Amino acid sequence: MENCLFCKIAAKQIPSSIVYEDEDLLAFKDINPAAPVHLLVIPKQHLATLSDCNASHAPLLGKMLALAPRLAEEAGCAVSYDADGEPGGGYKTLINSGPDGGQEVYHLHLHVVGGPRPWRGMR
Ligand code: DGP
Repeated sequence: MENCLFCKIAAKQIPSSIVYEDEDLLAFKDINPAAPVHLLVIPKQHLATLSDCNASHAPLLGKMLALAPRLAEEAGCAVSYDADGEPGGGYKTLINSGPDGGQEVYHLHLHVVGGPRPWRGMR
């Protein structure tokens, strides 16, 4: 879509630090990280918000969500368990939708935010 920042990133018209790409999705580093790890997963297809999705988008949305733990693993912030079964590590997954949801860029994106705390977190 013309004049969409993330469409331009997906088309490589604007540079970004890409960490993953396939035929449907692109994942890249957030320009203003809220934590040691802050990645954005976008569909290459332009969808403005989560509210522009319906049941037909479930496979795409599932693929975006399923990518998060894989990216977290590669970024070193996956959930892990110690010998006593206590969890460690971890990350947050977040989709902001609309102005009241804190969305600034109107191309659907999943934030993957993590790494050792403290970090400022998300609005
Ligand atoms: P949101 O508020 O959910 O719409 O988040 C938009 C995020 O996009 C925000 O964390 C900053 C990031 N961002 C904005 N412009 C750029 C850019 O040009 N490049 C990259 N890599 N990230 C951007």
